[in-house]
Amino acid sequence: AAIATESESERDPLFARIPRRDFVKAGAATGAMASLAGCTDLLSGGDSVSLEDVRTDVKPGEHDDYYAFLSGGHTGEIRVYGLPSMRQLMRIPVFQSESARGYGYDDRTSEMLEESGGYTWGDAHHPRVSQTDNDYDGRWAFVNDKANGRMARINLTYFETDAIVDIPNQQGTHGACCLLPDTKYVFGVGEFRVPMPNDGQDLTDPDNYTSTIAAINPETMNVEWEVLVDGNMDNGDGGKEGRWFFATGYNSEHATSQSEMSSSDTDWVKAFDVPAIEEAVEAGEYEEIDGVPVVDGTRDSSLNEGDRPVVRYVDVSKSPHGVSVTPDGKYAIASGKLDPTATVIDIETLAEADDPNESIVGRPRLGMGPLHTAYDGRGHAYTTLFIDSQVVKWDIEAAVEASEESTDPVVEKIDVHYNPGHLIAAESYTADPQGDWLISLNKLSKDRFLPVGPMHPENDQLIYIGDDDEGMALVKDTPSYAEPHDASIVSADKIDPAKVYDPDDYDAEFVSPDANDIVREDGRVHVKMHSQRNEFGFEEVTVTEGDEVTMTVTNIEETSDILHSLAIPEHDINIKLAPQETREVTFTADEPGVYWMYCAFFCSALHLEMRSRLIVEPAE
Ligand code: K7E
Repeated sequence: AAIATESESERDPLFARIPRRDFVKAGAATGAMASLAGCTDLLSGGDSVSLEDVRTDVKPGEHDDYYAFLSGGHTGEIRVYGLPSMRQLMRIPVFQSESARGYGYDDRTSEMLEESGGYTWGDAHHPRVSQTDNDYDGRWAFVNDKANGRMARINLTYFETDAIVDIPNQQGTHGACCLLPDTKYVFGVGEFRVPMPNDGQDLTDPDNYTSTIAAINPETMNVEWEVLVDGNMDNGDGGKEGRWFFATGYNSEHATSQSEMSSSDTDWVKAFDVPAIEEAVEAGEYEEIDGVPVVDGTRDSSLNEGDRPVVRYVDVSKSPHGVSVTPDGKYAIASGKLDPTATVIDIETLAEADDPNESIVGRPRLGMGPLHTAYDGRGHAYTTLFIDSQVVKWDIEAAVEASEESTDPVVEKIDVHYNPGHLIAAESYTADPQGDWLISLNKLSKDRFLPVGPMHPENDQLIYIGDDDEGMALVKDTPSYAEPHDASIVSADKIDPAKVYDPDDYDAEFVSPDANDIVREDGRVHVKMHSQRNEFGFEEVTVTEGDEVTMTVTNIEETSDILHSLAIPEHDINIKLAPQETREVTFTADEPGVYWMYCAFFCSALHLEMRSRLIVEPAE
């Protein structure tokens, strides 16, 4: 049978781990799985799979089918969920310190946070996973910091943040996404219009404020170039073919107050012609500001004259917010809080059209407060309706064929609880979505959970979308801490996390037991020690008040899951050490006394005895 039933899953747990794709895409072709395996368009013919035939629960000891990377909003982190269980598997601190991982406590991560601005928090919205050939390659996730204009990279071998860039000339980096098919750039989309340079010289005339998009090299995390535009920008998405990048924006008025910002009936989706911008940079047609080549993409720019403008301004109904490109790369679909329609832009005609507005090929009327749109790969779009508290499923080609503001393309609506912002379907950002699961990231939970005081959790709802006959089905409520704004859902088999560290991946010195050492020189003490069950390399370390102490500590365990840490009381230090990992921490020993350094992970039966004395002798 093509479908893994509950009982088959029970009999053979391995069967339950076959990628979901094969179940759903094989669809109604029960019995024909072998011959159809690998075919990616099975559901486009309308085949779909009943909810009864898919796994909605993940039994104890079994693994999920997907990783979901959810942003943590103003906690500054990323959360990793398993789907369909919606179990939280891990948290990845990005813009904030986090003590269980020692993130922001050891030298490497605290320097990374310091060098990217020294802030203690960020506002992480849009986690996007790198792709090769329009499919997830499992290398990195990227996420923006809307608060401080930054972009971070998360290494998916270790599930940890390994780079953060403070983007010059940009405030309120909101949208984040990749230029496909091969993640040539990660784009940071600047929301807040500011003077450029924002150095206090020119403060009051908002006509001189600008927003930019920043093209970041994913390997080096270097900002390669920026483009400044009229109006602000909000969310963004890249086309599938390496040419276009789209950004919404809601302040074509160049206003500074809320009422003025929404006074005009239309705003723009900006279509950035990436190769044309690269040519302008090559030709030196830019101004260097704060070390970055900045290309003028405003409407009056000379670079927007002629038949290859760098930015095309498409008029859309006021205050568009979400924009996403359909899996086949044909359309960019934008919608906004203040208008009940979505705008469907035909990407292919954009290059040739004299007036970019001619590329608008559909304006379906979806409902109140349409924000973000995801895809199932079977020709449907799913859009959150913030005000109506619904997800609306609609037919993309029907919207293109229907007359202006028609409701005919709407297939179905489902209530969500309540006020959804983003939504995401499995692999929706790739060329080949899986078509089974969708998560609606709802801003309010109101009465859905036990009350926990005036601050409520949000509600991430899991919805099954694999059955076109029966329609969408709400499967799970999941309380979540503030505040997921977006997610990427990746098949489990496309990510290959390490079980232990590879010491070659970091330039810290691996300290094996025979390399334990204390080096003293001019008021500096360098302690090199290993850790393992149940000891540190030294039972005591004696230093003098005022010494600058560096501890280089290696966890020499080779067994997966055996973690140690080095916690130093009253010094605000805790560094995490996974198997084969080395970290360093530097501090000044400025309070004489005895401090019991210990391992904060419960690593073995003698965990409590795993201690070492830091003795700080008074200076003479
Ligand atoms: Cu960054 Cu709509 Cu919060 Cu998405 S935005 S919700």
